Amino acid sequence: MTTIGHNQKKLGAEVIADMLKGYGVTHVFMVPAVLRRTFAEMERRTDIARIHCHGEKSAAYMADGYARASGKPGVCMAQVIGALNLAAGLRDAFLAHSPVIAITGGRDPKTKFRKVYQEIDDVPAFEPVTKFNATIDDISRAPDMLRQAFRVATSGAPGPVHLQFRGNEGQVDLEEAEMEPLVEPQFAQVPPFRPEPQAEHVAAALALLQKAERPIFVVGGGVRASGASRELVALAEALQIPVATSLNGKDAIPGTNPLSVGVVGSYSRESANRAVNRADLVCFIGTETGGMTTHFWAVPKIGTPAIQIDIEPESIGRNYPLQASVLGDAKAVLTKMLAQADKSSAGKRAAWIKEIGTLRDEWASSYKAMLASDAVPIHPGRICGDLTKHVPDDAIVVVDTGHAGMWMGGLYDLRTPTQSYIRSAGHLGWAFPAGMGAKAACPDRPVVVFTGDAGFWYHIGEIETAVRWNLASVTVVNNNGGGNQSKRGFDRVYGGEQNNRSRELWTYKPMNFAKLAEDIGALGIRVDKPSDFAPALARAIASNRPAVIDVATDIEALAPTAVT
Ligand SMILES: Cc1ncc(C[n+]2csc(CCOP(=O)(O)OP(=O)(O)O)c2C)c(N)n1
Ligand SMILES: [Mg+2]
Repeated sequence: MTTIGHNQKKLGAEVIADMLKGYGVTHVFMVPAVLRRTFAEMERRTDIARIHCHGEKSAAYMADGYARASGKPGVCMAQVIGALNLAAGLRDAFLAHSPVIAITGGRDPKTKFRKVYQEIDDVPAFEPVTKFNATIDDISRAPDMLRQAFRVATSGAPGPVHLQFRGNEGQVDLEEAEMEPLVEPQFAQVPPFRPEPQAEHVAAALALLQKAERPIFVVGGGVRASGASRELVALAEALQIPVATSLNGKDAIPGTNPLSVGVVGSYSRESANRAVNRADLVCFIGTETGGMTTHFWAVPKIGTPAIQIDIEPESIGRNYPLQASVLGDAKAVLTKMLAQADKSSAGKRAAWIKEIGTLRDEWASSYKAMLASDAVPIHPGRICGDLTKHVPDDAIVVVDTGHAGMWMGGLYDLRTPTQSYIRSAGHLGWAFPAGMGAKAACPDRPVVVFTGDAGFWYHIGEIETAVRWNLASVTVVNNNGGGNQSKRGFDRVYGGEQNNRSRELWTYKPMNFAKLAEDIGALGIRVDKPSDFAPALARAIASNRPAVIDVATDIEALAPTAVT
């Protein structure tokens, strides 16, 4: 850390570049031209890779994937005309509590309100998708505002931040002022703090868990942000309490653990919804208990005895009346609980654990055929089954929304605690660029993306970026030639059966994405037969090149819907 007190005049661009380096930023994702001089200084003074993308929205998604894969803030940038494209891309980061720092160019007081070319007031558009939304009008404020950006992005429940630098391209970076590029490394990574819980709150929650005969944990992204998976699994095993997760918390426990019932809520697994609805006590940890995780508050039903553990006081009790609540970092709370746990209380849950085993077995036997399907065109369930078996032990799996979220949320299982899973919080098209960002952040880990074709089309131009920078993620496209999730909805409004014209609303021209990827310079593999998928995955991962596996799938296959 640089010491304060020896202030001397410094160029804004140098200070910004030095500070980003000081915070350990390795990649910045952007569309030019913004902070031009800062980018030149990055080249002179740092090793930061300046990833020049094909759109600001995908730049934001890349920064988001980088952040979720590594826990380090992801940085994206746009000039004034691209600012709202960047803001649009922050929606998913905001919903998923991902620490993204978005930097844009902005208005100059000398010229605003004079119909300056390309200019509007962008700041309000960042308000709903950020935790902190600020302007830097004087370059002397760059150091403290950057520190505040990293502080806010990583603290509490993490989330996006926006800094607008004066000048349509942020030319304020060309100015000098007395500045120190002071860095606070604590805020270079989530979590910067581990607030300890109050002892009496831990005791009360633990007493309720130990007394319960059919308790269950419902675990969200707060556990992954806290890095508390090991403590969670240890406590679950010590007390014999099953674990359901939100989509965002899916990698908190491997699906192979006999206490895991799967993802609960809307994009879910039957065993999870059934287990949560049979529980006599639900303990929420690091989840906002939102609509997706609770299937719009039907799983569990409001009124089910509940406990909540969270780092954000406003989240505790928002949707479910509670019998006990604990404020604190998930790892800190679970560590305390584990130390105080009375393991002898586990015996009374033998019948519950047996029932959980039955729910797991029932799910496995009803989906066995789908997961191993030999059908042609390929059933998407087969892709999930093969990914469960063949994704490497240290892989990061990145999943889009819509049917992709349903297929993978419900049917895919992590096998090891060293595998990671991140997913779109609802924005279609997120996964492919997010996978590139994840690969940038974690170059030594395999990154496997699962997306539908509609999702892939959004940012198809980024194949060129992946090739240019050798961001060697493997993207599996569930290519059914349409936005299949829309099928059920259009069946309904067309009175049960669609006509040929109604397909205009949700289908596309057939496309071979493997060929397209090859033309752009990536590895492209087309898979038409189910048995070809696993070898294609192995080949793509081994190639160490950006790869697209285009899987020709059945447009009639519909993902399982939630049970209540
Ligand atoms: C930005 C955005 N716009 C629209 C939607 C609504 N939506 C959800 S799924 C979907 C279609 C998905 O199609 P595809 O990616 O091909 O997957 P499939 O359902 O065919 O498996 C759409 C349009 C969305 N989630 N996000
Ligand atoms: Mg599709």
